[in-house]
Amino acid sequence: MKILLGTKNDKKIPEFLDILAGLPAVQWLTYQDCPFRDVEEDGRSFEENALKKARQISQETGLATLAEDSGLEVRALQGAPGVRSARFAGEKATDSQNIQKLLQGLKGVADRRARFVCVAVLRFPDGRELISRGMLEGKIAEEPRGQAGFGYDPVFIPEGYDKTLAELGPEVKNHISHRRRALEKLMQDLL
Ligand code: ITT
Repeated sequence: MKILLGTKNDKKIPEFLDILAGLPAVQWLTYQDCPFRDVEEDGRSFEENALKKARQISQETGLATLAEDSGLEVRALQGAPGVRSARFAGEKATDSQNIQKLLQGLKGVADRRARFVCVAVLRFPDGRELISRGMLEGKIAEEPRGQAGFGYDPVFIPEGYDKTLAELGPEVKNHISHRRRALEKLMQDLL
């Protein structure tokens, strides 16, 4: 079976492929194999955006498509940046600009609890859809630490650890992440 990964985020793709490596019956395609148009992410929830990505890309390509929408929810910021995580500091913001804005907003704030959320959707050309949500609880560090990963990884300390995801690296991250949890559930439903 062929399934297209409905993302153009080059940092997400290796995480997807690592997490999904145990499924030899599936051949994973990326936008390099089968290009598709950008999807406007204008939904108010991770679910809305993930469904929109999977539907638009599978309709355009005629392929079964696995897409996800993900982001960071910070308790003291009432769930922000949420669905706006990629664009928190502006439309073309870099990861480090987003992190700076986040740390600024949490200056002097004692409650640093946060969670990563990932909603994954697998859509087939016949319209059948599977959807699942995965979360990773943790807290926001006082300053960025570590080089691995992407996005907010340098400031996110998962529950039960004292290092950031960027310090822990891909082996630990892909074992516990919101993306792993969402994709694992989805694949259980598929098989
Ligand atoms: P696609 O829509 O093409 O998949 P994107 O980068 O636009 O790529 P999202 O809309 O899902 O992806 O935005 C996800 C943002 O949330 C991402 O840019 C990070 O800022 C943050 N994020 C999500 N998962 C993350 C992770 O595992 N580690 C760190 N930050 C993450």
